[in-house]
This record gives sequence, C-alpha cells and structure tokens, in this order.
Amino acid sequence: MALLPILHYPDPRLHTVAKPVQVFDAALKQLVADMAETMYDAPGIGLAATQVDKHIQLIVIDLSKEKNDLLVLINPKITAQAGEQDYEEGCLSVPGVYELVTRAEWITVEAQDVEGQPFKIQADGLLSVCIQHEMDHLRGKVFVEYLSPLKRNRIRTRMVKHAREIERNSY
Ligand code: K1U
Ligand code: ZN
Repeated sequence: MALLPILHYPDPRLHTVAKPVQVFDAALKQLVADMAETMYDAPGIGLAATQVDKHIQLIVIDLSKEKNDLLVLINPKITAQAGEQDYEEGCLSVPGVYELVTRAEWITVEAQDVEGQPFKIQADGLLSVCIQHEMDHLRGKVFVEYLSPLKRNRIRTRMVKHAREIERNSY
C-alpha cells in the first residue's frame, strides 16, 4: 500500500470532473487500498479520488473511531433527498479551515462496490454530509465554493501564502 499526495486548494486540478469507472480490476482495488490508507493517515473521514489527482468516480469514507468500517462508493448517484442541515465541514484539501455548509439532511445513494455490484444506501447526519461533500469533489467542487467570495478569497490567499512558505523552507 502507499500514501498518495493530496492536492491542496487552489490547485486547478481539484476542479476536474471525474469520469465513471468502467473497469473493476486489480488496479482499482489497489487505488481503493491506497486511498483508504491516505485517508486514515491524514487523518480524515472521507476522500475522493479527485483529491489524489485520479479523476474517476471513486470515494472512500470511514466514520468509525476504530477505522474498521470502510465504505467504498463507485459511480455514486443521489436518487432522493430531503430536508436541510448545517454542518461545520473540514476538507483535507483545505487544511485548517472549518466552515458551516448547508446540505440535504437525508439522501438515498445508488453506487457500485469495488466488484462492480450495485447497491443502495440511505444516509442522514454526518454520513449524509460526508457523501455530499465527497460527491462535490467528483464534480470538481470544493466546499469553500459555498462561502461568500470574500471568505473564499481570504482562504485562497492564506493557502497560497502557506504553500509558498513551505516551498521556501524546503530549500
Ligand atoms: O473530503 C475531505 O477532504 C475529507 C473531509 C471529509 C468531511 C469532513 C467533515 C465534513 C464533511 C466532509 C475530512 O475528513 S476533514 C477532517 C475531519 O473532518 C476529521 C479528521 C479526523 C477525525 C475526525 C474528523
Ligand atoms: Zn474535501
């Protein structure tokens, strides 16, 4: 297994729209394993393939404390949604930033597993928030795009400055 580098906002590659997965092979299983390891190491509770510069419709999520309940969603589609909830979200591509986002409370998702088998889940609360956040990544959308232009530009400036400092200190 391997740790994969995570793209940081405002990297333009985060705005790439992911393509559907068509081949369910050993390489896909390896990518799922590497993404899970990367998410656990970060640490995070979700990761979309877009964030590791792989532009296919693949998400891993694990909300368990023990890191032993991995949910893999391939080619996910929200087929029903209801209600509204606010949650203070974080993002491994925007480290150190937590902001309130309003999303659907309940969702029904149809997806495929790593073998290509279709399944359906219903989610509410944090799982629902996390699935919607990760599905946004697959569409090329980062959660800061829900914020006002003023807040978003401040975050962008801070992230660019931080990246420059890291680069300068690495010489
Ligand atoms: O997509 C990502 O960048 C992962 C993100 C998922 C997420 C968290 C909260 C709301 C919506 C989506 C994260 O995992 S941020 C880190 C985080 O929330 C966390 C880290 C360690 C323990 C518990 C939570
Ligand atoms: Zn994110």
